[in-house]
Amino acid sequence: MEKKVFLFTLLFVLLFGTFASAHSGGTDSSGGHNCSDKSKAKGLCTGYHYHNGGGGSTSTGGSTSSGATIINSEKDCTDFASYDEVVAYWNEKGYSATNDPENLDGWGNGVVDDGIPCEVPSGYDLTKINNSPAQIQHKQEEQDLASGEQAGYPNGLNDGYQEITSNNVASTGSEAYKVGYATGYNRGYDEGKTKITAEKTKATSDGYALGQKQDTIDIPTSYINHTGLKQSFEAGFNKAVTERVEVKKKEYKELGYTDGKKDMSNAPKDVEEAYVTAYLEGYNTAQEELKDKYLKQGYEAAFTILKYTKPTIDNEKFIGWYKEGFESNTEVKQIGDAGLALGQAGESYKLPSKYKSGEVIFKHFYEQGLKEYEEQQSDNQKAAVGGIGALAFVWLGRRFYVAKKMIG
Ligand SMILES: [Ca+2]
Ligand SMILES: [Ca+2]
Repeated sequence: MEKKVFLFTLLFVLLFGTFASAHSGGTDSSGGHNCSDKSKAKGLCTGYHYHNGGGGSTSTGGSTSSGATIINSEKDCTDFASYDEVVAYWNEKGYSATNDPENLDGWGNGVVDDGIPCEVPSGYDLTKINNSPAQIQHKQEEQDLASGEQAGYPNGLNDGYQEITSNNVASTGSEAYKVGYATGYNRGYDEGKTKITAEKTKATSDGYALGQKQDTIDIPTSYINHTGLKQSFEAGFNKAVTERVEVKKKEYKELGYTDGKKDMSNAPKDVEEAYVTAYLEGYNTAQEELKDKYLKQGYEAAFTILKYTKPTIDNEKFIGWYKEGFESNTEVKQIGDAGLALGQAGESYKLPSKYKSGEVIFKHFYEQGLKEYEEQQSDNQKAAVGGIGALAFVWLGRRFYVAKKMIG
């Protein structure tokens, strides 16, 4: 049993001894040593250095009257397993270039250095190190950024709301302040724009509602001092008024159309000019339609009757249009000429399809032409035969033909 306890104690002592010297790799008689490759890789040291604030002197190290060494609480760079641990310790203690009692910054030389403890690995974020120039600058930038943003926001908000052209450039301050100003300004500008857009929508609908009720505009005080709001209200109002006017104009136009069809003009009185105009527009449209109708009737009639006959219409104006249409038909002249020519040539009767609508005319003139042809033939015969008797014979023959034609 005693043997086992002894072995355990020995093992413990050996292990403890290993732990105690693991971080420093052992020191020489001066209490210092060269930086190991491992420590160099970690960035903990570079060359020969001392531990426990050493440097050969024992004045800083605590000792008892018996000479037993007490583990010194003062740290050296090699006491840390990583640079993050160095920084954590440095920050916890609140050290700086001028407050460096453990000589972590000044490499044990006790001098004021750069505020960066031990050997910083390249690329390390120096802003993590409290009181380092990088952190001080970083904090200043953050502060400038924040104050810039704070200053830019209300200006942007106002400009966005007032619908002024966006200008997010700060004329003074650091670069960080300017960046912050632009950020704050843009945020404010967007908010202001959103706010005024919503208010303008409301102003438009308010104006529209008033315009539906009355013709006189009355802009609320809440809208009158903002150009955009005022214009929105006016636009809504005018839209409603225009819509009402359009509806009324349409009614007057329809009324005019009805009257125009009846050929009874009864234009409204004591109404706005626009409504009278609308009425007349409708009236004239109806009259134009009637005119077209009677002109066409007259024109068509010209194909079916040889001579104009007054139609049975109880309106002199309409009769006038009818007659105008009748007389405007020049096609019948062509048809008549074609029929006459066919007859004069002594050809047999044949109505060309293009003259179908004017068959009456064509036939009439054909017969006239044929009569002329036959008379011509007769004259020729008479000239050839000579004498009164032959002439009388032909004349009788002609009479016979005409009589027969009339019966037929
Ligand atoms: Ca030290
Ligand atoms: Ca330093």
